Amino acid sequence: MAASVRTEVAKAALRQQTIELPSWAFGNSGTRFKVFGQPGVPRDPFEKLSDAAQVHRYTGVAPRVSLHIPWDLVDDFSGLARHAEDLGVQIGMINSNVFQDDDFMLGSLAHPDPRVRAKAVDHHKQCVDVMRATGSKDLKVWLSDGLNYPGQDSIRARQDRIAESLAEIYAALDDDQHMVLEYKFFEPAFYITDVPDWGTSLLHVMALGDRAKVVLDTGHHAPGTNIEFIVAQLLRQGRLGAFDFNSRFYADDDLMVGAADPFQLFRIMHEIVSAGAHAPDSGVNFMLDQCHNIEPKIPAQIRSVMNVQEATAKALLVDVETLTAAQLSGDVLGAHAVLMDAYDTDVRPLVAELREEMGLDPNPTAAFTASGYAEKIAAERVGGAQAGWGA
Ligand code: RM4
Ligand code: MN
Repeated sequence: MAASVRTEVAKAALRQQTIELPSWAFGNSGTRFKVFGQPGVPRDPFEKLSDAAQVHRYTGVAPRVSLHIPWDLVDDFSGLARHAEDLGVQIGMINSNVFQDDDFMLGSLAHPDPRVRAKAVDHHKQCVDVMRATGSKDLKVWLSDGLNYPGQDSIRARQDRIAESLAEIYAALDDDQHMVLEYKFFEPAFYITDVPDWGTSLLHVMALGDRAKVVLDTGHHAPGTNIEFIVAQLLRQGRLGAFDFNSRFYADDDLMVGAADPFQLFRIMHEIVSAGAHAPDSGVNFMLDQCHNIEPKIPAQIRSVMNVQEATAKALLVDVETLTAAQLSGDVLGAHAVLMDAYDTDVRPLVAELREEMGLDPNPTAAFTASGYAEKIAAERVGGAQAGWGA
């Protein structure tokens, strides 16, 4: 394929790719040391959606917003979905939260007490009701369940309890709804996390059925883990349901995706593109899961979307024919060079051109800054309590 044709093919694919935004990225967040407030931060889910819609307005590829329950509880979820629609966006995945209620100190779906497990299962059923009211098709489950000390509880009994609880939640889904199960290797539990890795998550979702898949949060692995290998394995099994994109330098840092290691993001997107999983019907949801503790939130989300888009663009520019020929003939350095050529390409002109073709400003950040929206919300949103993750 000629390079010019490849560019056009890349642009066509990029027009189709969508990136889902986390509602919580627009609220205040922080570390265990301090949560810094920022002027203009949303005070309710309606305002979060308004801010998220700005990201879509300037990037053109972020039309869905994921909610977190109970952080985003409202009385009228149909009204919230209509508000989203009026803003040109949709409600995406619904995240459950079984990590902030006092009852869940020793776990939720794995808790030794059947009463607490039932409470955690009921919370997920409430999330399914939110999905019905908002038109969301995906339930996202992340469990903080785990142990701090050897001997604290039975490792195997906890897996059995999780399997049983998940089966009950899965059975509560409608036929056109899906479940995704996220894993994380540590924190808040320090000795064992009950769903620590992709293997454990995969075993659980395979036991549930075809509508259950794995979520890969890029910040949830031990340092040095080869994430693109996991991506390749999950794709082979048809079980990669979603990404939670973010960057980490140390642990679960939740920094902007592509900030810490843009090359890793490219390698991940290369696996995705190689498998055709960037196509909208692939079933892989490209989500962001980030917290903007010190940087302004809307521009940070815009930057993150652009980072995913640029990594995808580079992956789409890989000269597949030459790469395959080099791989098959054992040309180690030749094959590597093909990949690096794509990675080293400056794709910023390509995505700027794409935006112009889509009727957007070629520079989303500058366009957002010029719009005066940040000043407007800072002036308007006075009084009330700013949204935050309340840790
Ligand atoms: C967890 C996990 C979940 C996210 C929460 C806020 O570490 O990544 O996806 O919902 O944080
Ligand atoms: Mn996550």
